[in-house]
Amino acid sequence: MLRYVTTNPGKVREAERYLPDGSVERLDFDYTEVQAGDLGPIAAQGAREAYRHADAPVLVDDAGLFVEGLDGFPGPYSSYVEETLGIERVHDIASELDDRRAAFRCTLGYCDGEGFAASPDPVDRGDRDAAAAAGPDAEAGGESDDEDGAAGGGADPLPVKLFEGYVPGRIVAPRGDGGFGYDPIFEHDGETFAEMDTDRKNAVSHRGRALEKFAEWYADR
Ligand code: ITT
Ligand code: NA
Repeated sequence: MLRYVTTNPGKVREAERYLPDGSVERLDFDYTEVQAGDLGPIAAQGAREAYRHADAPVLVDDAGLFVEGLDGFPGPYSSYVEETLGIERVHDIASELDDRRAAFRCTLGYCDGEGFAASPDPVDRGDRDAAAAAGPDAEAGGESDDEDGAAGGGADPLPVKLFEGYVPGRIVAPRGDGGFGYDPIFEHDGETFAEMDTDRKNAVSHRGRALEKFAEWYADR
């Protein structure tokens, strides 16, 4: 049984559509979010910690909102910023900017305590990162599926497989009452994520893209 690890019920509602019925259970576990400039190391370390806690295969989901005009802030700090400032004030700050473009990113980290067969694409990243991923490090990364080096915490031998999803949009005044988190202030294609139902959000979202990649890999691993 796979554990989908999150304290956030909104994520579970979205993820359910991608994960085979009866084969997944939610694990309400708050793993340590290591300090990092990007989501990969957080998801990788979180997956290891959750695996050791659960002693069963786990999938962790780390996400964030990256505002272009703020150089990607709040990014990996999105949860802290939502709790402290709140989304209305994030919108207020963004409304002062010329560039209100933003993106949601989601990184899923899978760990089952075993290695993964070497593949030509060991880290399955979002489209926008494809060019960066094709660099020398990615080429050499055949035996390791994660981004441990960037976490700065020393090598942890437990392999983690990462899946990334990305969606572009812009920050707008809050609209809609669906979804969760920053959804009311994130507009994509003329609608905020809070104005979309779950299926519509999944069809375009960062989480939907990452889950689609995961589900495909998981089905024929
Ligand atoms: P877990 O870590 O327990 O899964 P969390 O809500 O803290 O729950 P994240 O750290 O991944 O999850 O989320 C960072 C912030 O981004 C947090 O404030 C979320 O509400 C928000 N967030 C994540 N995914 C989102 C989405 O699809 N739409 C809107 N906000 C989202
Ligand atoms: Na979190």
